[in-house]
Amino acid sequence: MNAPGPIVPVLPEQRLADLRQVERKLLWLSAWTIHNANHIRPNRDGLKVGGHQASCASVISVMTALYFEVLRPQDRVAVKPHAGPVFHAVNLLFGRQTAAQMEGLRQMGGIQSYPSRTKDGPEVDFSTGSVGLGVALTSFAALMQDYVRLHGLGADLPQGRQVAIAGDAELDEGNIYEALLEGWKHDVRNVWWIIDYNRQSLDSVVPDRLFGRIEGLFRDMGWNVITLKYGRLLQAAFEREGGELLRRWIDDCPNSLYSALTFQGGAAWRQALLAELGRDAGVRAILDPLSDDELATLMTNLGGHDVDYLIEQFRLADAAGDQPTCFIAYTVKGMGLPFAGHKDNHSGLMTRDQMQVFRDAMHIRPGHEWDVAEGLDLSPEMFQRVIDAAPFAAKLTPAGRRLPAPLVHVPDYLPVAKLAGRRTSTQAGFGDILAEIGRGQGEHADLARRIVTTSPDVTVSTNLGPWVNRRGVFDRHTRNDVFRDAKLASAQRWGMAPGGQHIELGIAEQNLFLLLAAAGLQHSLNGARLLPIGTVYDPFVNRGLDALIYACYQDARFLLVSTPSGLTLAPEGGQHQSVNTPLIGMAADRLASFEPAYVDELAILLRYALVHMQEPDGSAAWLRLSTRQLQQPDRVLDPAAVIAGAHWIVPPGEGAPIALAYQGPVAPEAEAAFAELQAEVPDAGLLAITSPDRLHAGWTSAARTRRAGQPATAHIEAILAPLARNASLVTILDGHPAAHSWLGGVRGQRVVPLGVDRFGQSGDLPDLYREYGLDTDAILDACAQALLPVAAPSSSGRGPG
Ligand SMILES: Cc1ncc(C[n+]2csc(CCOP(=O)(O)OP(=O)(O)O)c2C)c(N)n1
Ligand SMILES: [Mg+2]
Repeated sequence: MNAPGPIVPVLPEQRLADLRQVERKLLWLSAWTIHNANHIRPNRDGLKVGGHQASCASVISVMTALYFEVLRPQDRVAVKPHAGPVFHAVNLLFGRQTAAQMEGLRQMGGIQSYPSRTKDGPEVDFSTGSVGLGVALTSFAALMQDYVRLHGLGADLPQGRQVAIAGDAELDEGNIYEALLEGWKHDVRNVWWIIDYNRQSLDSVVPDRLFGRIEGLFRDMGWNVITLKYGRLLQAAFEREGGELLRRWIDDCPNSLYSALTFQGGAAWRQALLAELGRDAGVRAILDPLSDDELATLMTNLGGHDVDYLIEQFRLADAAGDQPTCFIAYTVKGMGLPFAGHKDNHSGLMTRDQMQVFRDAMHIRPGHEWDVAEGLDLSPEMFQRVIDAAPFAAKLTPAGRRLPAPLVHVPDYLPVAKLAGRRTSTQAGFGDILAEIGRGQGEHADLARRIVTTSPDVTVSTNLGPWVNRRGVFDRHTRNDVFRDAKLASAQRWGMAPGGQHIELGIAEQNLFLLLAAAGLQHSLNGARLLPIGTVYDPFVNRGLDALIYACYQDARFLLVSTPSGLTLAPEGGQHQSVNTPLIGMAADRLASFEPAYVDELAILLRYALVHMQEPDGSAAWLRLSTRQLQQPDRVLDPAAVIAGAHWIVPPGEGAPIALAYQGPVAPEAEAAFAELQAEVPDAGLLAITSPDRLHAGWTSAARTRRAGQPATAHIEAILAPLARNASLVTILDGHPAAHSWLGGVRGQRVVPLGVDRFGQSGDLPDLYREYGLDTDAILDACAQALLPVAAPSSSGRGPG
């Protein structure tokens, strides 16, 4: 047995005492914020407000150590969702949050349940809420930080670290491992993931064996892993006679028993320990002098609750360099609160009685709950000095944490070849336009510099290849293209270099959207306005959907190009033919979605997207494209109508009884049917829909304006105005027909919506269009049906057949 070695704190005694006051304050404020929202604020609807006092409590020391000693202003943090109140309490101490906002937790206008970039203001670096995504996002933020710096873009700031404070159950999310693999490929650095290892998830206690595996996984991916298991008190106990026995007992103690004993307290600890180790004199000498409370304090002195030890380890990792580092910080969920360790505490709230006891212990007088220095051993002035001493107290820039970034000029016209009369597809058109921009000539030079493309292993098949050949693949290290060096013929020239502008990803669509999220926030995070473009097969948008919505929720700005789409992937069959994506485009907020049929529309929409991505009230954009080659028309378009979502190819006569409306590459079938329809109904109209999403958004927005007493006409209202009131619409979409069926609601018109509402199958286009009712005959049948008088519902209540 070693002689007991002194365990020396790294912090001066006074600073350590001061930080313990900060911990105390954060524990109080987070618990009180949730208590106030649930038990004190009037409740109008009887719904439980909620909040996670236990999740907050377990991460208090970690956040104290980080925010008040370790983080620098240039560091960016994703805070685990359920620690939102701690995060806001931290900001209250820094004077960057108000008590009024915190009183409004989970109320409209108050702080959100989980940190939100758009709703909670500029202190939030990354929104969190859908577990796992915020953690993984930091890895892509690190990659993008390197990208921006290596391209000489952005503000002149010190290199930051991307930090995730993660819940341990977040590591069950598969997207974490996808991100780890991708991060390894890109040799990411300056990422820290600090795992609040309280061994509890929502439902239960996390299995013991899991983290042994997880540690190995991190190491295999090139990460440094630092396990912070025991705090200084336990470390000192282990140094004593009998200490090794005690350590082994704790190491072998199942998570569930440890949690139960923590909840039960000192007497239960003593009973359990003495039952197994009571015959050892050394152990007795450690345990016997301690009161029950002191014993409970010792046994819950885990690494994640020892602020001095945490700071020491963070500093050591900082000094070691930029290797990605995972800290596994052992904690007790609910530490310091009455339900500490109880497996059911995830959504547990302190009762009023428990809060009274807690309040007394914290020395908080009624009416002073939000006073920052209330109940502390420091005067307000002294406490302010403690806070001001934190490196993070300095502002990142005089303007704060959101950086300004100048706009990128988008020329009035994108370089498009003359295509009239030629056959090509929107996907080919997209690749060609991007490749032309990629020449970087003339007024497109700056635009070309700001575009960064990415794709999850479908770069070539989505037609990004020519752009990549011109602009190169990004890598922190220069890596030659072996095929090219060996003079082997290949259409793809893929040398990698720090100046490259394409980021090649493996086939993991969530990674695509997380990368787009990180890239699409660079204007704000690093002052570098990028124009990120990501390509993916349309059906596999679904594979990354949560991450896509997450990216939009943060208001990241990017362009998604999904191609090919729908039945036009004909031979590929049902797993590749997308059906629901037009509806996703309509339903996703902060994502303006379009589907052009011809390249002239595409050119207008692509330009618009590059502008819209930069507008303060703009958004991300989405182009659904196809590989179906269509003969390109020779015409002059009204860009405003194409952008607003629909334009007449053949305007209807005044009071016309029918119009045909198509979207995307079913245009030829619609045009052929229309030619026949016109023979019967000469004043019928043919409408090209480029965006049901924009049409619908415009319609609801006009209705809102009118409700507010202002006049407004939506684009779709103006478009449909020439038709007779009782005119019918036949709509055609290679996608779910519900994207159009709402059009009948605009003026109370009858709609016969054609589209795909069953899984697809292999075939060629004529067969598939016939099978799914999109061919010219089906369209004409629908027109005939649309022109029939509307049958009155039968007495059985069934509608017209
Ligand atoms: C994608 C997703 N699935 C489910 C949830 C619901 N949920 C919220 S918290 C949680 C468990 C969190 O456990 P952990 O990450 O360990 O957090 P802590 O113990 O620190 O509260 C779950 C399943 C969620 N927020 N996101
Ligand atoms: Mg947990």
